[in-house]
Amino acid sequence: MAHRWRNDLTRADVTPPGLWTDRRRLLVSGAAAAALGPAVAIAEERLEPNSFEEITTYNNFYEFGYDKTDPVRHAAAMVTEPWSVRVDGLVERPGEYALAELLEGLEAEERIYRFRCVEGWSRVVPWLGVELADVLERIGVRGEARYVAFETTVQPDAMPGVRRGVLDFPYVEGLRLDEARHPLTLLATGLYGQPLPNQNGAPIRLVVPWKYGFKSTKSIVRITLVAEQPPTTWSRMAPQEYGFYANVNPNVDHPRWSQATERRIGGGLFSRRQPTLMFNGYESEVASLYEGMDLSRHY
Ligand SMILES: Nc1nc2c(c(=O)[nH]1)N[C@H]1C(S)=C(S)[C@@H](COP(=O)(O)O)O[C@H]1N2
Ligand SMILES: [Mo]
Repeated sequence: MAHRWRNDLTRADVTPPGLWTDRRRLLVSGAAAAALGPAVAIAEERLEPNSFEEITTYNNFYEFGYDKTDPVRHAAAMVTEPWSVRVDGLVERPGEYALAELLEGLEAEERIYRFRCVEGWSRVVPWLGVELADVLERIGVRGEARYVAFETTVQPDAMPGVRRGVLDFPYVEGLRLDEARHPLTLLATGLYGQPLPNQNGAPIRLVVPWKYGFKSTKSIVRITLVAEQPPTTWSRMAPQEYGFYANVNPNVDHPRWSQATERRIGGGLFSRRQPTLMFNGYESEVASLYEGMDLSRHY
């Protein structure tokens, strides 16, 4: 399941033929789950991934516009090669890293995660990625660092939403350092065993499965280690609606709608909403990060 990172991974490189469905069947078996690693071990339910089509045609990527179909319609124009990531702030080895250099020698793994948007829809995605922790190790985090800030590319020629200024770009996000180092936190480079489609944040994006989707910054061009909590796009836009932590929590409603349930994409027009899980189902893995914190106050 683990592979050296390459630019041209295909599904066959990641999951031996036949194992794809077998693995899903194994999700219910505890012993097998433990042997197969975290993505499988955490699942108490069968995580049936959404289709490639469902994951790549209904997206939020405001650089391309507000509408869920804007990203798939416009994102092909985004230039993703060559790609480099500026690494700066409180790090031992700052610099402009070519993507291949940043990921060289790291194992890309498949992780099947729930994904919950703050708007109330959700899906299950078979990501391909590396742990952010390994990249942080590579760049060398200095002792004073407490947070990691992420920044998305800005390509006005390719991005109608940027030209119209629908948000204050570049899109910026951040994590506390312990959240960033958590083994569930990925820098994803693909899905369904293929390189990320542009609309999903090619060539590299964050995936933080226990937080609302807006934390998962797409098409990252800058990673900065900082001492203070960094500003984030949505909390700057509407601080009363979107907090820095944004942990999925069915007991804390958004000011304008309930977060108790979610609509699983692809379920059909008349499908019932399903209950939203605390920390999106990853409570046993991540709750300890927030010990002593009043979760109802950190939306
Ligand atoms: N740069 C950037 N990253 C972004 C967004 C965005 O508009 N711009 N939208 C966020 C939101 S609200 C969600 S739900 C997810 C959607 O990711 P997906 O389209 O791959 O499902 O991306 C997040 N990352
Ligand atoms: Mo979202």
